[in-house]
Amino acid sequence: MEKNTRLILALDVLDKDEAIKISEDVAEYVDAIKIGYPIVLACGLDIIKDISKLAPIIADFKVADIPNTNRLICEQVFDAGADAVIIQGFTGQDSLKICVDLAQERDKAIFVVTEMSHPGALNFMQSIGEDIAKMAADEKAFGIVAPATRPERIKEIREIIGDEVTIISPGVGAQGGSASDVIKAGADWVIVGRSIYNSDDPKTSAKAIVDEIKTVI
Ligand code: OMP
Repeated sequence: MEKNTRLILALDVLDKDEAIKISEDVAEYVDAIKIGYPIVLACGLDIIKDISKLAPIIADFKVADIPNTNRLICEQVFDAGADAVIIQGFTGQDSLKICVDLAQERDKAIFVVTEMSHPGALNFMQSIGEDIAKMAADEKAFGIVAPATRPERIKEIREIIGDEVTIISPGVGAQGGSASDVIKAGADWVIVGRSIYNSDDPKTSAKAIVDEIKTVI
């Protein structure tokens, strides 16, 4: 994934035509488009191929199973045309390793969720986020997912993982995070959904975020 605009669109819309229209509108301002359960359940897995004509695809299935099942899921997702898969880290080293090995075989990428961006992540996830980040770095995952709602955590996690592992960070806009703050804190990309796809003019909204990011890099 090329680090140009440093923006990833979270395409959590349910209508195929709308999804394609928004993706076409913002393509020049995004480095990747994240496809997750909402759009795949609504439109089918083929939506990955449709959108992949416009940008690299990160498949956000937050895979969280035993190693064999994780591998089967990632195989299907890569076969469907995704360039990267998001998996949960809390299932442990063996479940992560099998995904990273597969991604390396196929020249694809794995992102590992450390701690999530919503308030409920403080109940359980935050207390293991640093261990997950260290595991992701040890296993040479391409990147981790860390919260834009807590830029101070991005800073701490960056210190743990060093510069080899990338950070993609959701929680900008609708969840209260700031794109420039999270890039300053050490994230490589911000992930933005509602502030772009729910706006009257997704293209202008995407451009505004990219312009804001440019002021701090
Ligand atoms: P907006 O809040 O609409 O900008 O969307 C954020 C996107 O990032 C959604 O697709 C979420 O599912 C996803 N996300 C989070 O919001 N928080 C996380 O901790 C992790 C993710 C993710 O893995 O992408």
